[in-house]
Amino acid sequence: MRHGSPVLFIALLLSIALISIPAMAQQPCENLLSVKIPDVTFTSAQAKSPGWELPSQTGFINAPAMKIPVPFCRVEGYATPTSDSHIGFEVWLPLAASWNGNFLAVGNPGFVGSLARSGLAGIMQRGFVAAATDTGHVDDRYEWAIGHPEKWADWGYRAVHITAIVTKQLAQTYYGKRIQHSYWNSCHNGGNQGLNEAQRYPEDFDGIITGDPAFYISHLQPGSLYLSWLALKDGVKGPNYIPTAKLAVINRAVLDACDGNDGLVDGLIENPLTCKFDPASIQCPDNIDGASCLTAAQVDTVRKIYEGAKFKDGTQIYAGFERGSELSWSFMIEKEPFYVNWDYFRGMVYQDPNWDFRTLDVDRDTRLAVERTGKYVDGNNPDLRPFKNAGGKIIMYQSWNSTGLPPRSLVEYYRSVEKIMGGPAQTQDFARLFVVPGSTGCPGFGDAEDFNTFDAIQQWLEKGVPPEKIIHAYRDPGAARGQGKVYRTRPVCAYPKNARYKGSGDINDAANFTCVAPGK
Ligand SMILES: [Ca+2]
Repeated sequence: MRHGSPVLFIALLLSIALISIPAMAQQPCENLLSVKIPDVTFTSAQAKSPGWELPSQTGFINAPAMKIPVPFCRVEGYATPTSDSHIGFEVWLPLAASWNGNFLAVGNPGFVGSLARSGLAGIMQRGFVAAATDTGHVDDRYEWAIGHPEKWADWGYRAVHITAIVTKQLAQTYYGKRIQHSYWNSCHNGGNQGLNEAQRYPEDFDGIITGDPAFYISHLQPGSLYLSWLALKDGVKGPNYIPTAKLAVINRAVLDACDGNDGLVDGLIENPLTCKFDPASIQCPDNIDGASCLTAAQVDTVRKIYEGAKFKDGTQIYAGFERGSELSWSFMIEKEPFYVNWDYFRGMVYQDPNWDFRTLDVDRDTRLAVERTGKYVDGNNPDLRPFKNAGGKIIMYQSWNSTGLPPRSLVEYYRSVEKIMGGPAQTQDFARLFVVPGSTGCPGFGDAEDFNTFDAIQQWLEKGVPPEKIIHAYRDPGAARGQGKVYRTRPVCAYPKNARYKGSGDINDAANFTCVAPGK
C-alpha cells in the first residue's frame, strides 16, 4: 500500500470486512406464513423469545415442559397430499447468526403419530434447522390405520418427504440461501424412515443414518410376530414356552460355545453369524424337564427362533434372533408379543381390533400382508444408485442382540445393495454398515457419545473421510440409559470387517483393537 492513502486503505479494509461477514439477518419469522407449497397449509409462524416454555408432551413421547433459552422461529402446518391425509409438521429455525447452514430431521418410533418437540428443541439449539412430522395421524397405536390405506403411505414415506420439501423451502425464504447439508439420523422406525428416503427420494437428504431400521414392514412384522408365536401360541403353560429363567441358561451355553470365536473370551460375540450353537446340546436327559436344560419342545422353539420365519418353500421371510441375544428375548416371548407387531395386523392387514395373534399362519399372513400393505409401507429396494449419484452418504447400523429388529435382515439388505452397485467397493464409497456386538438396539440414542454415528456421517459428507470404525462405549447396566459408567470401549468396524484384539493392553480399551477382514 506504499502509494495508497491511509483513508483508502481503511476503506478497503472495511469493505473486505463487510464482504466477509456472512449475512446475519433473516426475514421476519411471520413472513413464512405466506410461503406457497401445493397441498401445504401453514397455521402458525412465530418468533419465540429466549425463555419461551415448550409445553409438556404426553403419550409415547412423554416429555416434560422445558424452557428454550435461545430465540428461534417456529413454523407449524399440515399437508394434504390426498383427500384422506392430514400430515402435521413443525419446523424450528435458529436465528441466522446461530445457524450452521444445515438441516437435521427428527424421526418417529413405531406407529407413533406424535412429533417429538423436545427433539426439535435439542437439534435447533445445536444450530440446525430442525423438522418433525406426526406422520399423518395423532395416535400411538393402530386405530388410526383401520380403513385408511392412504394414511399408511403417509406414515410409510410421504410425511417425511413432504416435511423435507417444506423445510428446505422455509429455510430458503427465511435465510435467503439454500441449506448446505440435509441430515437424517434416527433409529427403529426412524431408521426405516431414513432407508425409505434413500430409496424413494434420493435428493431429500444427503447424509442419512439409519439405526436398527424397522424396515420391510410387510415381512418384518409377521416375521417378528412369528418368533413370539413360536413360544406363546399355546400360552405360558404350553410345551413350547420358555420360562425367562431359562434364557440365562441358553445364553451361558451359547457363550461357552462361541465367545472365543473372535479370539477373546470377554462375554461378547463379535460376529454371531460365526456361531453354530445348537440348543440340542443342552437338551434335558430323557426329556425330563429341569431348570438348567431344555425339553425337546423348547429345543425346537429355540432352533426356530434362531432360524427366523420362512415361507413354506423355505424362503426366508425375515431373520430370527441371533445367538447371544437370549437375555433380551423376554421382551418378545415372556407374556405376549411386542404390541407393534400385533398392531400391524390389527390396524392394517386384518383391520380388526379382535384379531388374535395365536391364529397366525406366517406363510399365509405374510403373503396377505404384502398384498394388502406392501406398496404403502415397504422400503426394501436395494437400488440406491440414484441416492449415490445425488452425492448421498448413508450409514446403516444394527445391533446384534436386538430382538425388536432382528439384525441379520439388514446385513442381507446391505449385501443386496452391494450386488446392485456392482460390488463392495462401489458400495462402501457411499454406504457403510456397522453391526454392534452386545447392543440391544439404538446404541447412540441413550447418549450420542456412546456410538457417535453423527460425527462419522458429518466427517464423511463434509470432509470426505469415510468411517472405517465407530467407537462403541459400554456402560454399567442398572443406571438410567446413557447414565451408567463407561466400563469398556470397542471399535465397531465397517462391514464386513470385525474387531480383533491386538494381543496386548487393556481389553476394555478400543485402542487395543484393530479391524480385520473376515477369515483373517
Ligand atoms: Ca468374545
